Amino acid sequence: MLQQVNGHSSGSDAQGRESLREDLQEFLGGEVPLHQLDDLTKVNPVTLETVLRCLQARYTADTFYTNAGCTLVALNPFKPVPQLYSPELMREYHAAPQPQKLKPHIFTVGEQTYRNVRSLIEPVNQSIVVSGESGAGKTWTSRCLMKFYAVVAASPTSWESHKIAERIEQRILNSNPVMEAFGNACTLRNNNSSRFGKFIQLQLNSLLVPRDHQMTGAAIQTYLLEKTRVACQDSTERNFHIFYQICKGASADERLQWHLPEGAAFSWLPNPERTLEEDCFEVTREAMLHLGIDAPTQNNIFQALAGLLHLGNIRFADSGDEAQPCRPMDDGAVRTSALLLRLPEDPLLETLRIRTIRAGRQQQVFRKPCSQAECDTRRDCLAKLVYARLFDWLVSVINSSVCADPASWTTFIGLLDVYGFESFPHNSLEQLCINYANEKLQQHFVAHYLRAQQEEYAVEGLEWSFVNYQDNQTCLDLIEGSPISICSLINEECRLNRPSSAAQLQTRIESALAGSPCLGHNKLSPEPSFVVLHYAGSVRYHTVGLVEKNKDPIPPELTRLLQQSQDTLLKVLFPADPEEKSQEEPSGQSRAPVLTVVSKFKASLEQLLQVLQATTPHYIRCIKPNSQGRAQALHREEVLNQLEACGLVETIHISAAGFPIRVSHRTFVERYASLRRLHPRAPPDPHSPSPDEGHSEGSPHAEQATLRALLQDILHTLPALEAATPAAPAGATPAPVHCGRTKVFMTDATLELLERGRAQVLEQCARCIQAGWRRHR
Ligand code: AD9
Ligand code: MG
Repeated sequence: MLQQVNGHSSGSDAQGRESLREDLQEFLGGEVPLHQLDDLTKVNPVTLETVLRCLQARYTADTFYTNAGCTLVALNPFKPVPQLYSPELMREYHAAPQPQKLKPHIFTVGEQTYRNVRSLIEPVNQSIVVSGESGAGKTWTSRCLMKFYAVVAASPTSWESHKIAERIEQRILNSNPVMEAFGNACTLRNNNSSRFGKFIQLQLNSLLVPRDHQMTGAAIQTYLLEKTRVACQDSTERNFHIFYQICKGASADERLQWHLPEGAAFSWLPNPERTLEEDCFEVTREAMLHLGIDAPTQNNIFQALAGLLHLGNIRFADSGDEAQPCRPMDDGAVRTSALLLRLPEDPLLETLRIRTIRAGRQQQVFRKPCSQAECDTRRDCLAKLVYARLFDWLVSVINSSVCADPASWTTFIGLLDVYGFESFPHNSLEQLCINYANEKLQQHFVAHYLRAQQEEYAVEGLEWSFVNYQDNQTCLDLIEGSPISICSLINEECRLNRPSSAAQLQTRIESALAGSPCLGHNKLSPEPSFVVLHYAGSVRYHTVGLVEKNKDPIPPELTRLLQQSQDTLLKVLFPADPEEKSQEEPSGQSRAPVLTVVSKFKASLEQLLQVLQATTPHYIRCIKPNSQGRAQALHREEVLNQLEACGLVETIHISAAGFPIRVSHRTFVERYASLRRLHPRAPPDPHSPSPDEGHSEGSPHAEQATLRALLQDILHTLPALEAATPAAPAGATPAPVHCGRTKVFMTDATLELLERGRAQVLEQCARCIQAGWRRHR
């Protein structure tokens, strides 16, 4: 019987031999040099150290992508590797019968996703979640994937639109430089850091040519733009790229028009002397044009941005008298910003310096001069308000330019490029939101992944009975749970609108949520703060200013002021209220319920997760090899921290939980049939039916039955093999192994046991042969 099986695949069938070799290579990772190990589930044992060693070996060999079970790990090369992203390579992955047999690549993920869309197995819609810390390569990866789809799912016809005939995929690609110019900035961690989260749906159409989807449009959703950057930048960082692009790239006429003389200093434009590759105004303008934003509209946008730069130069001096408003230190800055924003100058100054409130039974109007600090806050708030509305408007214009008619697309591939887990010396509301989003995504990942495994086991007819993974529900309960959580307590402070100190907020959180195992001990910090034990590590959040940030108050006078602008763009961004509302800020009691930053973020996150849950997700974890952005340098400590933060080892364990080794029945029998010599089983009962009884010889059923019988014989040798293992403790649990419908599932330990037995047999055989030779001679 053995000969029959061996004869089938090792004789004439060269393909069978090849697949056997691949199968073996795959499940005997230990025999493969580390840098050639394509999947981290094959390192043995799976620890942070071994995973790191493998990634390091691959990085040294200029191999940047590695599978980790269902995820792909992407190491940032920090150098151009054009051959890795060429259209030829894209087509190669697209045309490959089994792209997963090619080297790990983002194109494997891209192609698998694209094929899943075509396979029409539910859920049809797909998503690719790209995560990793700042500078790890998320945006780069998303951009490359968009290019990949632009090549493999190109639309057949050009679109005549905005007087520019071009393919839709080109237009979708054009959204990148525009979004990055307005939403990215140079930070300490990344010269081109995205200061917003992005989910782009690439819409595909199968109506025209079934089975070959084409991109017909896209829809972009953004999350939590870091608008504070427009008015407040760390001295070592920069404002959004677009400001530098304007200042460096404006023509002489435009400089005059926008009041941007060469070398002008702006306090909101730190580090203008640094020139980055991203400072290319022409590219942004060209892309805007392609998206239908014509030259006059662009002119309006840039003029308004120049107005913001001048607004940032307004400084106030205390009048020394509480009853008198502060004085502007430079009238020129007020005048120029009013001119560029096309606002009346006096009301601008008035709004920045004087607060109007209604109070008392009669709702009397009071005008209260602001302190110098309050004036600064109002000025910053005005800039943030304009910039955030401009950004949202741009996104909606881009969407209307690239979004396909709902009737023309049937499925989509979603690309998610969100900020990774963050932990700084000082963490505030932004980090809380970002890390909350990461907890949600991790939960989604684990739930989905386990489900996928469960499904494979079900197909193979295996019982599902294991997996010890870290469920982060407890942490999510702490952050967003009901009735009491960190979010609800911060929101409550905003709602009550009472003066409370940062220390009080800390006490409230710590006493109300003391029972949560994810609330860390908070002993050492001299500043008011609380500690959350996230799945990716513990983070201390400082409570100073947290409530105020969450409120993100916009004095109504500021909005009303902007509604007075004569600028066509600002008129669109700040349309006049349909009915004239009260002219003053209402007193605290009559304030309408505030939609806080946290509430808005939570709602958009829930929406995103609903979309993701209705898709088949794929995951790419980007890793930054070093914080200096240097090529060919992998800093072990930094990479270790990231591996820990993204829970990679845990991911691998989840992939590997239970039975990481999956081998086809045939491969298994071919490799281990010889074990039966070591521990032969009792001869079969002559009265029991033979395995292939009822099937004609050579039929697929007979072959299957033969394989199964052989397989059982081999599995029966396991207890004897175990007993023969010197270190095996008495009564040890049998080596876990399960026989599915087409595959054998086992653990690394079982594999080792089988391999040891096989080596023993080979040794015996070798001895026999040598003895035979000697006798022969
Ligand atoms: V942030 O959270 O938005 O601050 P990202 O998006 O993770 O961050 P980004 O994609 O912007 O990082 O990558 C940072 C830089 O690394 C890029 O500007 C490139 O210079 C560099 N990079 C990233 N991936 C690659 C790559 N595959 N090949 C070459 C790369 N360079
Ligand atoms: Mg980015």
